[in-house]
Amino acid sequence: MLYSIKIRTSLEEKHISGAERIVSKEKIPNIVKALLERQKHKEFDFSNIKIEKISQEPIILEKSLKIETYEFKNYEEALSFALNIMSEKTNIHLETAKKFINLLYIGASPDKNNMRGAMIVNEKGERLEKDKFRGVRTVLVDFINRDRITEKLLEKGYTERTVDALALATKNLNYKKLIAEFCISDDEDYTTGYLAIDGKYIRLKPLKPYGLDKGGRIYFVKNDTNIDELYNYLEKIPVLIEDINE
Ligand code: PML
Repeated sequence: MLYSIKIRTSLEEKHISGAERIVSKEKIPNIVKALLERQKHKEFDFSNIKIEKISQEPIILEKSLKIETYEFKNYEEALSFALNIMSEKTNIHLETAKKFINLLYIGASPDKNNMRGAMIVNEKGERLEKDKFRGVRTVLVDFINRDRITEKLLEKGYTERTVDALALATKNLNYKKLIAEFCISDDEDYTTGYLAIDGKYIRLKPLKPYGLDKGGRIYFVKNDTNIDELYNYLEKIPVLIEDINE
């Protein structure tokens, strides 16, 4: 039997860190300890740990998306590289993709803050998330052997954030109607972002200016996507990934 452990931490209602692990029952105490350990040097005033038994059978994916990394002189160049890939590989007009992606740089929620989850945009350029403040959150995803995968990725020069984002993007793109994901971090110090598309996790350095505390994700989907089914897959179906695609 598997359990999901989620931790969310904030300061003055601003999200600081969050993580999810999917583990067997006997590992729960150690994992909770490790998650608390991660935030011991951070200033926070609220932290919530939720442990839930997973009732649904997980989907097992043999491999993650394949990682590629590209470096640029500035984020504008990286952004136009990403937009070109999107217009080559999808039916989404460059101007449409640009219009929505630009929102991430100024705060995509109606009050110009960051959304809590992702925006959903279809090929026609319609915004589909049910709540524009909240967006949709991909949860219930992990590597089967996270420690081994983390070690492997850190050895190759990637970061802890790559581990989480690669798992999340791999779950997202496993849903066939979800054709691309664009992401910039909302952490002002973390300028590496990515475009997940066509089996690849394309890291772009830098994809945002240093010091900008705006960020978020956009899931680009097919026009015939059933939005309730998409929410159900992203929020309710557990996905476990065996290995990275090398
Ligand atoms: C990377 O692979 O380095 C990019 C990770 C983006 C993480 C986004 C976030 O942590 O908010």
